[in-house]
Order: sequence, then structure tokens, then C-alpha cells
Amino acid sequence: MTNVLLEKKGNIAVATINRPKALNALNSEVLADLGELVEIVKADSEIRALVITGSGEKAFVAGADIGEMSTLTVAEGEAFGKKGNDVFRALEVLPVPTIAAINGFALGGGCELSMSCDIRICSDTAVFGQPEVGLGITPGFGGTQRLARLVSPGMAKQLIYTAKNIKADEALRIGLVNAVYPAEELMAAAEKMAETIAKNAPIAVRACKKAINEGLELGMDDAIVLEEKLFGSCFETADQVEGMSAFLEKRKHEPYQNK
Ligand code: DAK
Repeated sequence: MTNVLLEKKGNIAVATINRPKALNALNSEVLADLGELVEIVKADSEIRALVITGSGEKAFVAGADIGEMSTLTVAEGEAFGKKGNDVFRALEVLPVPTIAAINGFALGGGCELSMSCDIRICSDTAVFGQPEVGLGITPGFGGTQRLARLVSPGMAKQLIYTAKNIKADEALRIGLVNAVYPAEELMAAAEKMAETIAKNAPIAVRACKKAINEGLELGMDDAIVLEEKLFGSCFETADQVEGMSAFLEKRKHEPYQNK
């Protein structure tokens, strides 16, 4: 991968979208590398949390690549949209928890990429928006769906119909991000959060992700059954035995084994 850099640090990994000259805009190559990233992280049992950020000081991702999109035919547009949607959906359902560390512009496909992550935190320099209708298109990488689910349908419609950008403090106010940090502190905060997650029992963390993601698609009666099953499945893990034994024996648990 040349457009996405992956650095492993113990049990966490940091992926950096690396196309700074184009403000990390998503062209076909970046999308292909993001797809590869998901497969690499899925196959690596040492990675227990993934942080995604953008290279340079200006942008997380300034959207899908407008140059590449500008000449698409209807069929090519659908294919481009499918490529992005498939990658973003694979990221969303990746069992490993993901944190978007949004270090600047997160526009269009960039905002959509962040919304495919489990948790969003940003720098005080971050700017969010779905500018697509200003370019004559709709959001195409899940923006109409994920923004409406994450904030509210009314706020999503306002942002999408007006194509107006919002700053970090407004993103925090509407619940698009969980926290805002001074730019120079963002990555340390993201990695600290990832490390905190990575220290918890990984099978339980992954089960929580599945329960929340899949449960949100169900009615409450079915959703709590899903939770019951995932809760039950933890009782065949060594980490559950160790976690509860340590509590009862009034000692700190051994590092979790992911077993
Ligand atoms: N695509 C391509 N290049 C981009 C880019 C983008 N989205 N954003 C920035 N760049 C490039 C600029 O062209 C410039 O390149 P050079 O001229 O230096 O070669 C370089 O990055 C630096 O950008 P600026 O010179 O413009 O930097 P500024 O600080 O002046 O402005 C900016 C920063 C983020 C405000 C500005 O660059 C900007 O407005 N960028 C475009 C933002 C935008 O509109 N993004 C949303 C794109 S639409 C779909 C699939 C996907 C999508 C929709 C449908 N289907 C198939 C259905 C997704 C759509 C989008 O994401």
C-alpha cells in the first residue's frame, strides 16, 4: 500500500491516508488500499484497535477525487460508488474497533469515511461537510444514510441540502464527533483511547461492536436476543475466566489473551 500507511504499535495500529498533495482525496487507488487495509487488519489477531487519520496538517480526507469523478459515465459513476460503498461497509463491519482521528478537512467522502468508523474525535482545526449537491451529485459513499443515523434526520438533511461546512465545535454539538482536541494533541488522544480499548478483552469488545451495529438494525425484541447470544458466547473464553477470577481474587487481571 502506498496511499495508506499502516503502523503497528503493540496491539494498536494507525492507518494514515497518504495523498497529502490532493488533501488525501479518495481516488480509485486510495479506495483499493483502504480495502486492502481492512483485509490486513482483519487477518492480524494482534491488532485490537485501529486509528485512521490523514497525512499532513490540513486534511483528514477532502472528499472523493473530483478530477477522477468529473468524467464518469452513469455506469462508471455507479461502479465508483459501489467501490467506495463496499470498502466503507467492510470498514464499518470490521470486527476490530476503529477510531477516526480527524485532523482537518473531512468533506464528502472524507466525512463519510469517518462515519464508517466506530468513534470520531477531531482536532480544533477540523471542518466537516457534505458538499456534493454543490457539485451536482448526491453523497455516494453512504453519507445520506450514516449521517441521518448518527446525528438526526433533520440535521443531516440541513447539512446535505445546504452543502455548508461546519467546524469542530458544531460537529461536537450535534454529536458527529465525541471530542475535540488541540491539533497537536489529537493523535496522542486517539492512540491513548485505542490502547485503552486494546487492553480490554478483545472478544468481548468485538462482541459489543457486533451487538451495537447489528442491534441497531433490529427491533428491540430481536436486538436483546442478539445481545443475550453474544453475552453467552463470552462464557467460553479464557479471558472471561481470567477477568472474573481476578476480580474475585482481588488482583489485577493478566493481560487478555484474545482467547
Ligand atoms: N478531489 C481532488 N483534488 C482535491 C480535492 C478533491 N476532493 N480536494 C482538494 N484537492 C486538491 C486541489 O485540487 C489542490 O490540488 P492542486 O491544485 O494543488 O494540484 C490540492 O488538493 C490543495 O487544495 P486547495 O488548493 O483547494 O486547498 P485550499 O486550502 O485552498 O482548500 C478545500 C481546501 C478542502 C476547502 C478545497 O480543496 C476544497 O473545497 N476541496 C474539495 C472539497 C469537496 O468538495 N469535497 C467533496 C468532494 S465530493 C458517489 C461517490 C462518491 C461521492 C459522491 C457520489 N457516487 C459514485 C454516487 C463523493 C463525493 C465527494 O466526496
